[in-house]
Amino acid sequence: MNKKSISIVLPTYNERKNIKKIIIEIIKICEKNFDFFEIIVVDDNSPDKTYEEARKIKDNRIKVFVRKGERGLASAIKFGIENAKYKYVCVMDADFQHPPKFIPILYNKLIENDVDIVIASRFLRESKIYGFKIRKFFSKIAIYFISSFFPNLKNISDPLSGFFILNKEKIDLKNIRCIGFKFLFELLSKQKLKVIEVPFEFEKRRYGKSKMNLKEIINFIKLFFVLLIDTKEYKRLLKFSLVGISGIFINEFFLFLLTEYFNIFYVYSAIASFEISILWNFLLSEFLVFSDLRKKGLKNFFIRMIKTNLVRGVGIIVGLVTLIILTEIFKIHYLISNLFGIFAASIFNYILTMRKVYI
Ligand SMILES: Nc1nc2c(ncn2[C@@H]2O[C@H](COP(=O)(O)OP(=O)(O)OP(=O)(O)O)[C@@H](O)[C@H]2O)c(=O)[nH]1
Ligand SMILES: [Mg+2]
Repeated sequence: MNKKSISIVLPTYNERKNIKKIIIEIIKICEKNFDFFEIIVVDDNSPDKTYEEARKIKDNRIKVFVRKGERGLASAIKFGIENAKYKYVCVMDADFQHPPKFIPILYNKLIENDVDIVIASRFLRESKIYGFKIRKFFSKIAIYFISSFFPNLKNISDPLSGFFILNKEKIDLKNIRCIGFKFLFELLSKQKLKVIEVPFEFEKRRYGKSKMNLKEIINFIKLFFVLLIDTKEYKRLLKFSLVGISGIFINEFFLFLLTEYFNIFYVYSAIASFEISILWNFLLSEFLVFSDLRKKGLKNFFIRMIKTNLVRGVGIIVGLVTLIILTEIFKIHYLISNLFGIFAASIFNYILTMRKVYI
């Protein structure tokens, strides 16, 4: 039988009170479930000297790296994976939010299903989250939003998780830039990997303080834009916008044509030209924007056409509501409000088109 071996990466920054306890718990779990294991602590020269606490445990299966002059969770994770000696590498927080009892569960799933990565997800039906419900809410919104821009994230409930196991031989760390906290988000959006998720119980941080702060939220937004460029998904967005703008001209043209030359009442012409511009947008997007995501077959084509009409309907409502709120409540000039309305509707159209029509 194959021997079971695993490397465990623990990134730390000011986790003095947690580190020894979590290492001891991990050792207990690993001794029971694995033939060989190592624990890699990657500490960014914590002011509370977390690394000294870790080094107090005399065990040659524990390696403590202290990075001086570099800071950041994602880059600490990358560093840990690079320095792991075993093929299967589990990454987890050191504050007990990721209970060590799930390590063998993640490992077994990875082997049984022969996938590249198994994520411990906070957002599957059987998952449990103890602690801030508000964080859960914002994380869910963020996940919905980012998953609409990166097709690789399709069907992944928790691409922002910090608890996962991966097969080191299947991933390419070369182009991972490591901006801020979210290592997994970058890895998954850049590489097409075989992923499965398992539910877990996300506990409360046991000791010490969170390092999640405004700076990390800004880093997350920065990472989002950088990934749009790195994955070239920005091109899709740009093409979608250009097709949308062309639709405005088509709309105006048919409104003029039907009203002036066919003597149709302008409201009826407007309804007809709306539909014509939606179809125009749809056909152009099919070939220019979403050609790589389309499912084959005439039936699928018509289903997408109907869904696009519905999505555009929602877009129009979003645009109108924005226009009314900004004009009536914020007293902004209606022509300016309308620009914001068009912008909001376009973002909505894009997100819904990606999620409901193509991915
Ligand atoms: N090496 C290193 N580790 C970090 C850094 N920032 C955070 N960590 C570690 O990464 C893990 C996650 O950080 P947390 O502060 O717990 O972030 P969080 O889990 O999103 O926030 P809470 O839910 O409030 O705990 C912990 O083990 C931290 O010690 C860093 O800059 N460098
Ligand atoms: Mg934490």
